Order: sequence, then C-alpha cells, then structure tokens
Amino acid sequence: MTAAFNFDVTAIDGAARTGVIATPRGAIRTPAFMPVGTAGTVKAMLPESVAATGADILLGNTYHLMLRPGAERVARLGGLHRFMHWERPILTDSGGFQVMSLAGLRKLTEHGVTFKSHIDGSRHELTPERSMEIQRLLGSDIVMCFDECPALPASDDEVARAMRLSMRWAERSRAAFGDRPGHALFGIMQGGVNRELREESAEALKAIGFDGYAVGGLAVGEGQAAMFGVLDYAPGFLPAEKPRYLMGVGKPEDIVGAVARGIDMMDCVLPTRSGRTGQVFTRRGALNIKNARHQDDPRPIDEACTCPACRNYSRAYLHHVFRAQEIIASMLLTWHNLHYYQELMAGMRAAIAEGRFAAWQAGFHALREEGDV
Ligand code: PRF
Ligand code: ZN
Repeated sequence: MTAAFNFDVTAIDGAARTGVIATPRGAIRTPAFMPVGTAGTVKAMLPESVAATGADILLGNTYHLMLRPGAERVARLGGLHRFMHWERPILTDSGGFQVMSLAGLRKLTEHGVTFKSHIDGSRHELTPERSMEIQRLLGSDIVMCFDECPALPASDDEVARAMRLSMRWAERSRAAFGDRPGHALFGIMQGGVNRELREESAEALKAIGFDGYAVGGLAVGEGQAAMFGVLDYAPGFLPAEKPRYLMGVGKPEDIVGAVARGIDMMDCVLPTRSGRTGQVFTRRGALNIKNARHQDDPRPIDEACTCPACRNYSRAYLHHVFRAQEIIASMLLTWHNLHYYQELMAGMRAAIAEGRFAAWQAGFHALREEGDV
C-alpha cells in the first residue's frame, strides 16, 4: 500500500504551528525550510551533505529542468530523485514564476505562456496541463499549480486579472493532475497586497480543494512591512488542517516573522546564493567573508556553529579561499548557511512544541541587535 500524503499539526503557539507532513519518501518536519535545487543540484553541495544540514525536502524547478536536460529525459533515467541522488521528498515549482523572471520574449494568453529559453533562445510553451505533465515526469512529491505572479507594485486591476487567471489555471491544474496517491498538489494564492483579492483567491482555491496551499505573490518588491501585513491575515483564509507554504522567502527575519504568522514551509535561494558571494548568516546577523577585516582572524564564523566550515576553519582561511576563488569556498560557505537555516527552523519547531515561541523570537531579535558579528 502506498502511504498517503498527510499533515499532522502537533502543537500551536499563538499563530505559529509545528507538525509533520508524512509522504511515502519520508517525513517533513514543519516549519520546514526547503533548500533550492533548481537544476537538479543544490549548488556546491552533495545531496548527503544537504541531508546532514537537517533538510527534509528540496525544491526543484519545472522551468529549468524542462529546458535542460528535459523532463522526458529525466523520466527515462528514472525520475529526478534517482537522477540527482536525493531519495527524500522533492517539491517542484510550476514554471510560471521563473518564465516571468528569467525567460526572454514571452507571451501570456488564457491558454498559457510561450517564451524563449534563457539558455539557447529556443521557443517553448507552458500551460497548466504541460506543467502538471512535466512535474509528473520529474516524479515530484509536491506539485505546484501553474500560476501567474505579477511583480509589485502593480495596479489593483492588474493584480486582480493575474489572480483570476491563476484561479482558472488552478482549476485546470487540479483536473490535469488527477488522482495520484502519495503525491500532493498545492494551490497558490495570489492577490498582491489587497485583502479582498487575497480572500477571493483563497475562496476559489478552497472550492477546488488542494492538499496544501501556498501564499504566492509576496517578496516581489513590496517590502517586509507590506509582506507581514498580508501575512497577518492571509494564512487565516486557508484551511488550518493543510500545510501553508510561503514561496520564495527569505531572509532569516522574514522566515521567523512568517512562522510567527502561521506559515509551515518556505524556500529561498538566499543561503545557497549568498554562500557563493561570501555572505554568511549568523545568530548575530550577516557578514561578508571577503571583507579585509577577516584576513587575520583565527576565529570561526560562529563559535557556536557545528558545521564543517565552523568546526575546522578560521575566518582567515575562508577569506583566503574566497579571495582565491577556490571551489571549497562555495562549498563551505553554502554548507554553513544551510546549516544555519536548518538550525533556525529546528529552534522554532522546538520552541513552538514547548509553548515558548514568543520568548524564542525575542531572543532571536535581541542577539541580532547586540550585533558584533
Ligand atoms: N508563484 C510561483 N512560484 C513562486 C512565487 C509565486 O508567486 C514566488 C513569489 N515570491 C516565488 N516563487 N509559482
Ligand atoms: Zn557554521
């Protein structure tokens, strides 16, 4: 028998929740942070190293994988899990967001989006039906609806048009996905920073019915205060018994604020991308290892961190390999950042479980205000 996809909320503290998403490929502890493995790799990390940081699930991208190496090829090679040697759960984004942010010349109609590849300029089409097919070929455990996410600021008319199109596409996504035991389909709420449009979007998604619900359309230029403003009400529009996923967020303080407002899952390129540009996250805030002040510093990035970069190397060494453009710099800094993010999530899960999330959050902010990284 295939184990079903199931979400258990085990503790609630204020608006924050902790729990477990059960999937046939293993459990996802929530609140969960999903490292981004866009092109079938979490850049600069072996999959077993990603698992060692505490990640239960990765994010993959329809857009990148359909262009290279192609979804049909991945399927012939046994699916994305085997292809990239990650046997735990994978969530795939549906492609629309990446088409809008990465592709060249593109044309959006009721049917879908046609666009030019950012790799070789070739023409492609994505529709709700094709996105569901690609995500099935990849073998994704959590499939995302095909949607349109407008950049903010945008007019209410534009945000409403994109949201209503996304809701019609959500219905087509649901129909094309069909019934696939052990696999989940998540709807994506749109509606910008407009409360009425957010509520209309949530009602439309609930009427269709999904295994989980994403809050899309945030972290696209509106700023943290406006994002938190939406998160003060938007999670409450969604079913309490289903996972809530905030797409593409964010900085550590965004993640903490989102969890405080009832978000269960998040993903962001920040810890991995920053690792390759020298920015590292610590409990006291961020620093950049390329800064000259680190060149003689024998201390680790964070003396309390147990990752390989902090256990075995000084800031001076990390500064040196970064300046020398050695590959190990990306490897160690990415590992540290992913470790930091997963420790952050583990700390929040424990605090929520023990009913001390407000105190945990106060401690998180106090240590950052002390600064001195
Ligand atoms: N929709 C999809 N993917 C996304 C977003 C969205 O709105 C965002 C917005 N932050 C990131 N990734 N499908
Ligand atoms: Zn570390």
